[in-house]
Amino acid sequence: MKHVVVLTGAGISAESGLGTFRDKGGLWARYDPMTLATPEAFARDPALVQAFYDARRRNLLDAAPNAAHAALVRLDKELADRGGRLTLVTQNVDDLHERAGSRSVLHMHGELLKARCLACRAVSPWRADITPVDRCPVCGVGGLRPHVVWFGEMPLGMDAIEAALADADLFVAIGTSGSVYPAAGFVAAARRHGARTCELNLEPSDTAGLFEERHHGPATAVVPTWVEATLAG
Ligand code: BJW
Repeated sequence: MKHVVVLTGAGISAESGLGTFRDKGGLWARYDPMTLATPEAFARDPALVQAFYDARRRNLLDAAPNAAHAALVRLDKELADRGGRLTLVTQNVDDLHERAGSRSVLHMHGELLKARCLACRAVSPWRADITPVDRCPVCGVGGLRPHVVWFGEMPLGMDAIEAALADADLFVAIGTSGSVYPAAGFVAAARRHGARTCELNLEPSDTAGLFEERHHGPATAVVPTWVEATLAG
């Protein structure tokens, strides 16, 4: 196996205590995403949007990576030792892959522990609440917004992701419902380019039928088992 591309979603961090979006009791079951996760919502009511992300940032700082994050670190190291490579793309705004030890993570929907300047667009590390008096550490002028990608905004790193999908031997989606584009289209793109495809999720996702191989169950069980089998095979 030369090049494995892994896409993760909220399900991989669920057992670390971070909420998913579309499960029963998930964030979008309790809150309307159109009032919290669009540029229009932020323009209309910045305090409401900041409070939502402040609460999630505090929750993230109390969370820890789990066995599924750790298994992907092992996969990365073992592939590298054998002359292969892992491209890890995440839709998650948490930093649990990095805290588990992943060296290079493409955060296509941004990062909760960073803030973006509304004036100069510089992105800075940010672990505290974002308040109206906070100023950009780079230009000292602008106010700040969470460095996350809202509906209607362009996901980050798409050129690198598309290049990885075109080069992949195996594409694996972990803990994602397959309901948000462009990420939901990655399995079809990987297949078009000749990659094998595998889904690891609690239950069949919206795009489950597009994957050749599927394993369903909690990420902390299914991901380490799959990594073990992949490295043995
Ligand atoms: C477990 C588990 C356990 C649970 N173990 N598994 C109509 C058609 C097509 C597209 C569109 C359309 N109308 C609008 C669009 C575009 C829109 C879109 O896709 N909308 C859909 C809702 C229809 N997309 C966009 O706007 C994107 N931008 C865009 O398209 O730009 C134009 C473009 C054009 C061409 C190329 C490229 C771009 C931007 C999307 C931004 C998404 N933002 C959010 C919020 C980020 C900040 C934040 O965190 O608040 O990103 S929304 C939310 O959804 C978040 C997630 O990253 C994303 C995906 O969710 P995810 O990770 O899949 O979570 P869930 O909850 O949905 O699923 C969890 C899964 O885990 C479930 O299946 C569970 O079963 C499983 N699970 N416990 C294993 N223990």
